[in-house]
Parts: sequence; structure tokens; C-alpha cells
Amino acid sequence: MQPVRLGRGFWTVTAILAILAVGAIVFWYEFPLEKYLPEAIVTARQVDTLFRFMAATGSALYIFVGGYLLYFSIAFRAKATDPPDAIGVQIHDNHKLEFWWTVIPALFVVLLSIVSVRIWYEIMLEPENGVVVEAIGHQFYFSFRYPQINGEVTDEMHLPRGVPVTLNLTSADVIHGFWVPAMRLKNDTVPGLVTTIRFTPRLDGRYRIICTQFCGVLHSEMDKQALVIEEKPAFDKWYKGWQQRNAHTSNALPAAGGQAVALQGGSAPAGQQMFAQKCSACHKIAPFDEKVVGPGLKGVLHDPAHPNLVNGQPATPENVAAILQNGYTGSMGTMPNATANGLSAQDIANLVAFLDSLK
Ligand code: HEC
Ligand SMILES: [Cu+2]
Repeated sequence: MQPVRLGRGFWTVTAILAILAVGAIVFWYEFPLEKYLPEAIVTARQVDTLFRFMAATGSALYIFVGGYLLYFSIAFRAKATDPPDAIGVQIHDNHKLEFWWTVIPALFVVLLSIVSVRIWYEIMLEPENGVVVEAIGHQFYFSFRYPQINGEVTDEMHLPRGVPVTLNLTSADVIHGFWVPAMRLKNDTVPGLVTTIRFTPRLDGRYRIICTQFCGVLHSEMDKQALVIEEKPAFDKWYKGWQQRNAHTSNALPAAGGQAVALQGGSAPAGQQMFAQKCSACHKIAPFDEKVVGPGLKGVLHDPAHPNLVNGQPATPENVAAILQNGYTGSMGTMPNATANGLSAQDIANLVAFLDSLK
């Protein structure tokens, strides 16, 4: 094997790269990350520590790889006197080098996973007590549910500082992602699944909530809501405000598709009120032919001339309930399902009782 001679200046270059690498490491450990992105929760600092470690080692590695690449391509460039078909020194196998460039990165990756898992543990082992809050992804906003607030909070998510939080995430339609950069935490919201993140807010402020899954045409609008961390008294005031505002909102979850709704106990007056709110934009209480978007519903259950529903099923209370629950698309257009109309099982029972009372 031909001896390989390192070009002149190799050790000087190595010394310069080493100084730059140390500089990069110091930079990443000194850089005031929290000045640009506040560490809003207790475990945000641990995530930042992990980030600093990865950025520092990554930068140092990059400086050496990029630096040597540049140095070698200059030091060993073709000379003007070389014949045009000259080739460089041919090098095969260097067991010592290969051993070390395998062992060092492997150790590094093991170290990285140990540090990651430890921090992941700290995040996952946040206490389970404290406030339990739900965030629900919708096209194209998040809504929030709190214990003892009826229905949904639709503008912002408020949390008291210093109190541990269990945040359960789910979605009403497609997959969204719940991300608060200032928390350094993120999780998908998946329909039919509850995912959980735990944390303790530590810094007062307003922090952006961003959806991280391309969830439809208005996905880019899903960055307008905020997480507000504040002192307990301010939080309590906000909480009471929503309790009053939602005092008369139904607290029931949307009726699950597929499962038949129990119709006994439906209240016609409650159904009438709900009809005015949620149905009258598309339906009149009038004969079938008096269409708005959907047909008139006066005779839906008691018109001999109208024995079948739009889906071909006989006009019975159970079949009307099934349309309210599952929706239906026919020649007139689409009747939205219970999730889209925001109907609970009780709401459906009330509406059917109301429609049944129309003669
Ligand atoms: C966005 C418009 C829209 C809204 C809101 C809406 N519907 Fe409908 N509904 C329709 C359309 C359209 C149809 C007919 C679908 C078809 O067959 O083309 C329909 C059909 C129906 C039918 C079947 C009628 C029949 O004669 O077979 C019932 C019952 C019904 N709707 C009840 C309701 C109730 C109760 C509400 C309120 C919770 C409601 N709808 C809200 C559009 C709507
Ligand atoms: Cu989304």
C-alpha cells in the first residue's frame, strides 16, 4: 500500500476546526432559547436541554465533516502539471479507522437515546392529579371541555399556573395535531381515540396553539387560538364566566353512530326549541313539498300520502331517529348527521317526540 501523506497544514486545520467546534458547543449551551420561545411548562426546559445537546453535537460534527471536505478538496486538488487522466491515491481498508468511525457514532447514538428516554420519562411521569381538560380538534378550530363547564369552550384554553394538567385529546372529524411550541409538546388528535399529554404550566402568558396535520382546505387557519396561562384567581374568573355562559348548553356528547337511540322520555317542547335552533334553516313545519333545503316536516310521521321517508324506509319514529343520527344524502341534498348537527341522544329523542306530535 502506498503511504498516504497528509497535506501540509492538516494539523493546523484540525486545530482550527476543533476551536470552531468548541465554539459551536458553547454557543448552543449559552444561547438564550427561552428568550425567543418561552418555556411555558415545567418540562419544556428538559426538552430544550435535549435540543441543546443535539444541536451542539450536531454542529460540532458538521464543522469537522464540512471543514475537512473543504480542506481536502483544496489541498489535494489536481495540479496544472498533472496529465488529464491522472487519478489520486487509491486507498482500500483501514481497519483501525473503520473500527473507530463505527464505534464512536454507535456510542453517540446510545448516549442520545439514554438522554432522550430519561427526558421522555420525566414528561410522561407528570402527576396524574390536577385539572383534567379535553381538547377536541374540529375542521377548523379546537374546542375545549372542562369539568363543570357545560358544552364546549370555543375560543381559548385557559390553565392556572402551577397546577398539573392532564390534557386528553381527540377529534370530531379528521386527524389534527395539537401543538403549543412554547410547551415543546405536541400530539395528534385522532377521531375515536383519546391521546393524553401531561404537564404543569409554569409561566404566565398567551401561547399559540397550532394544528400540525394537513386537515383540510382551511388547515392554515388553525393557528389562531391561544393557550393562556394565568394565576389561579384570574383563571377562576374566566372559568366562572364560561360556566355562566354555557349554563344552558347541553353537556351530552354527540350521539354515537350506529347505536339505536332510546326514544322513550323524549320531550316535545324541548324538541321544538331545538328544532328552531338547529333545523329551521333547512326545514319548515309544513307539508313535504314545501321545501327549504330539505323537505317540509309537518307530516313526516302522520301523513298517509307520505308513508316512506326519503331513504325509502317506512315513516316510523325509529327510522326518523336513524336519519337524525346518521344523516342521509338523497336527491334534495344532504341531511347532516348528529355529529355535524351537534345532537346528543337525548336531543334526538326530543326532536322525534316533537315531530311525532305534529299532525
Ligand atoms: C343543512 C340543511 C339541513 C339541516 C340543518 C337539517 N336537515 Fe334534515 N334534511 C335535509 C335534506 C337536504 C334532507 C333530504 C335529503 C334527501 O333525501 O335528499 C333532509 C331530510 C330530513 C328528514 C327526512 C324527511 C323525510 O320526509 O323523509 C328528517 C326527518 C329531517 N331531515 C329532520 C331534520 C331535523 C330534525 C333537523 C335538525 C336537527 C334537520 N333535519 C336539519 C337538510 C337539512
Ligand atoms: Cu387541523
